[in-house]
Amino acid sequence: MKVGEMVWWWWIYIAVAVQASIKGEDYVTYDGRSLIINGQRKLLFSGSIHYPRSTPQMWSSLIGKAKEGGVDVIQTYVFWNLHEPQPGQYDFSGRYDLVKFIKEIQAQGLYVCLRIGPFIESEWTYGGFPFWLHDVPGIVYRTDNEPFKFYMQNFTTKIVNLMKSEGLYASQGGPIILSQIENEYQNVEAAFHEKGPIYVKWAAKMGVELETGVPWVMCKQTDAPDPVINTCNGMRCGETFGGPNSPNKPSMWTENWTSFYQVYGGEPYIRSAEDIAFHVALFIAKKGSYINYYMYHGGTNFGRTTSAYVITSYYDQAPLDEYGLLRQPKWGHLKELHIMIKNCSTPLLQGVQSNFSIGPLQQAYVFKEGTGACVAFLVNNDATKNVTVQFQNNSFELLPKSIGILPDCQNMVFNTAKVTTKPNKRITTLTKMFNEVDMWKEFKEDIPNFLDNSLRSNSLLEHMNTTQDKSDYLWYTFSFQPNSTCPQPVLHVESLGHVVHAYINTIFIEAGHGSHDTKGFSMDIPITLIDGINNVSILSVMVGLPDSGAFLESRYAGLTKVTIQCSESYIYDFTNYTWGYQIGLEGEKLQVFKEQSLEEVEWSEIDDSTNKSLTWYKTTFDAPIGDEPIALNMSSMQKGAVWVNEQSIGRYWVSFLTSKGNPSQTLYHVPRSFLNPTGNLLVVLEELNGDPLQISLNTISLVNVNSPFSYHHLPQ
Ligand SMILES: *[C@@H]1O[C@H](CO)[C@@H](O)[C@H](O)[C@H]1NC(C)=O
Ligand SMILES: *[C@@H]1O[C@H](CO)[C@@H](O)[C@H](O)[C@H]1NC(C)=O
Ligand SMILES: *[C@@H]1O[C@H](CO)[C@@H](O)[C@H](O)[C@H]1NC(C)=O
Ligand SMILES: *[C@@H]1O[C@H](CO)[C@@H](O)[C@H](O)[C@H]1NC(C)=O
Ligand SMILES: *[C@@H]1O[C@H](CO)[C@@H](O)[C@H](O)[C@H]1NC(C)=O
Ligand SMILES: *[C@@H]1O[C@H](CO)[C@@H](O)[C@H](O)[C@H]1NC(C)=O
Ligand SMILES: *[C@@H]1O[C@H](CO)[C@@H](O)[C@H](O)[C@H]1NC(C)=O
Ligand SMILES: *[C@@H]1O[C@H](CO)[C@@H](O)[C@H](O)[C@H]1NC(C)=O
Ligand SMILES: *[C@@H]1O[C@H](CO)[C@@H](O)[C@H](O)[C@H]1NC(C)=O
Ligand SMILES: *[C@@H]1O[C@H](CO)[C@@H](O)[C@H](O)[C@H]1NC(C)=O
Ligand SMILES: *[C@@H]1O[C@H](CO)[C@@H](O)[C@H](O)[C@H]1NC(C)=O
Ligand SMILES: CC(=O)N[C@H]1CO[C@H](CO)[C@@H](O)[C@@H]1O
Repeated sequence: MKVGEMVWWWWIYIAVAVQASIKGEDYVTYDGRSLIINGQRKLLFSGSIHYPRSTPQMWSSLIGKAKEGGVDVIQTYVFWNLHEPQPGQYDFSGRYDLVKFIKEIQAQGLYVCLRIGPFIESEWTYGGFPFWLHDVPGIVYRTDNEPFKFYMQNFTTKIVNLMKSEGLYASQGGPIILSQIENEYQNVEAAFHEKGPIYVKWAAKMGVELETGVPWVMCKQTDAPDPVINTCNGMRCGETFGGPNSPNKPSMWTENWTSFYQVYGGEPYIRSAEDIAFHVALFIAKKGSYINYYMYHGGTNFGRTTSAYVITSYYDQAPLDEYGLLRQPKWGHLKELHIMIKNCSTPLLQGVQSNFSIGPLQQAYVFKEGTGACVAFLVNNDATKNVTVQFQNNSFELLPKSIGILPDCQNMVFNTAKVTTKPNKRITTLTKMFNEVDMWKEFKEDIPNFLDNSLRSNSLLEHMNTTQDKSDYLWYTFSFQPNSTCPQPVLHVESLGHVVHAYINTIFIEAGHGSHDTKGFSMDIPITLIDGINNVSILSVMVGLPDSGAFLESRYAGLTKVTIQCSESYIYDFTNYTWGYQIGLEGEKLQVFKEQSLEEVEWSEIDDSTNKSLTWYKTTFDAPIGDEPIALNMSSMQKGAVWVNEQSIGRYWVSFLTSKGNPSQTLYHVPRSFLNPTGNLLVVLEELNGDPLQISLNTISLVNVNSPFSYHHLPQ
């Protein structure tokens, strides 16, 4: 072929390719075995990394470590309430830069699974819904409801069009090979009766009609309509998944939980590398061809983004920890498993699978190709003992609850329970204490009284509807004068969440809270009343909005009943009394965590008064030298929030102890990119009685557990 001809052919090729991409033709399809990309069946490992739970400066390294760990696909949700804070107003800047995140994945040669939802749950405030949806007249979320469907379609279309305009679908030469519509809908479907299945069909059709050129999935949705693929979420999909709902759909696992999210009052959920590897291998043995780790990197719930009672650190036990450091042996063991399985992909994707028993609790899964290639998985479900099994005239010893992999059906080269990766350990190195009184300045919030509040109602208002989620805080206030003697008054407060701080005549008297599993709580507090008019001020605090379940639009939080009992028979009921309300705190309104608004209030020296509550503290610090991740140790504080250079690093709640008596989280990640070399502004809002003098700044590093000497080689 002459050069001229080659150029000509090249142009024809480009023209055909462009045409195919415009029509979005079949670049990604599937059959009963797997996804088919560019004509080839694919066995894919995927890992969830959520862009707003880290910083753009971390993305490249996180994606690189996922790739090195044998991950082919990065899966992320799309976070509607970040992107559309007001109807029709969009934000894709900074941590919200979805396009930049996807292009970074593409630059490293990985694929993307884009879970648009737009309901995402994800332990994310309001399940990802913008709060303004709450006030759309007649709206009922996630069902056959016109207002809801309008906004869901509007946002889904916005995202699909954004991806198309950037050429990001695989059908356009981009990295996105899959999209998700809705999310674990089957959990709530029955609550909507006959409207549930109608909505599922509508959502599937709406997605498909957007013509992305790549398949859609619905996770935990056995009745996902064609051509949408139903997929499994869970910890043990090899055991629990009923399989695809059609023989021409592949078996896919969209959430294999590497750990579990943690709530205040809860201990971390540690899932061993062996257990994850067992279930991944079992899923592959049962003809699974796509597995996603939820999460591969969890990260940080900055600001007010967690859902109710969920801690700020997210899936810290994932293969990459909150800071993006390798968690060993998990990361390494899964990497080895990926290499082993990838090496067998041809027989796994093309071969004929058979299974048979090799013992009372043991099975073999064998994949054979016409070429003679053969791979076997020998499963021991006995969790108590080693067993020796016979397979093709050879004997093999299997560890308890393990799967042996034989890439040639002869030699067992891998066992899921045999971990050869060395474990590591994370250590914190103290770089600065904030332990001198003159390092800090404080500003105390005024406790508002009924007469200070212009917002009035003759009933107890629902918390979320009143704050419109502009703040965690809502003051409920009233004043009253007892009509007769009330010698031993008891204040009784009932709330449906999440936290209450009660004050009488501006003196703090008691705090109470519910929990993730039991939102409602009540308090009975003996109080002292003065002669004359008394001011009662009750601060209701939310720790994230709910993120799951049906009828999210009609959830209730805040106070439901308030009484003062003077005697057995003499009770003042204030439930339908005249209440004053204040939305948010003064310091929030003035944004005292911002450099330019610091002067709005009077800061003073820290005092030791016992009337100590609702206090803002500020100080400055220099960044620790080096590039190790940084965390604030907040163990001496109780409950509140922290800002560094105006960026919220999240809520803290150290005083909510687990059943073992530990705080759920004491270390709070401060991304390096939030810092300047010197003079960084640290602002802390403490609701209760924390001691800022014990807050410290630390760097985080890893040591190999098997080499004690490494402790001595740590950089300072
Ligand atoms: C989405 O709704 C906005 C108004 O909120 C409208 O301007 C826009 O055209 C709609 N977009 C689509 C794709 O429907
Ligand atoms: C083979 O697999 C099928 C489907 O999972 C199962 O029903 C059957 O019990 C298995 N047979 C053996 C011998 O394990
Ligand atoms: C199983 O065998 C391994 C060696 O292959 C041994 O280290 C281990 O203790 C055995 N476990 C049990 C439960 O017998
Ligand atoms: C196992 O041994 C039997 C008898 O020696 C023989 O017939 C059979 O082919 C062998 N099977 C394999 C897979 O080697
Ligand atoms: C890859 O598989 C082949 C058989 O298909 C086997 O001979 C080889 O040992 C395997 N490599 C690794 C690293 O397991
Ligand atoms: C207690 O502190 C709060 C906050 O600074 C203040 O509003 C209130 O007046 C103080 N009350 C007393 C009795 O000192
Ligand atoms: C929410 O507040 C508005 C007034 O701001 C009120 O009209 C509406 O009834 C409230 N809705 C609920 C569910 O409380
Ligand atoms: C006290 O009595 C007056 C008149 O009987 C009544 O209007 C008022 O609501 C009572 N106060 C309280 C706190 O019950
Ligand atoms: C109650 O609040 C009012 C209005 O702020 C104030 O004038 C009054 O002194 C307060 N009473 C007490 C006992 O603090
Ligand atoms: C408060 O008012 C509501 C609505 O009028 C009524 O249903 C409820 O019984 C009243 N509660 C009390 C304690 O009076
Ligand atoms: C955090 O600081 C406290 C002292 O306030 C200390 O006891 C604790 O060990 C520190 N935690 C870590 C992880 O360094
Ligand atoms: C679908 C599924 O496998 N769910 C499981 C997830 O993990 C938890 C905790 O181990 C189990 O209770 C669920 O059954």
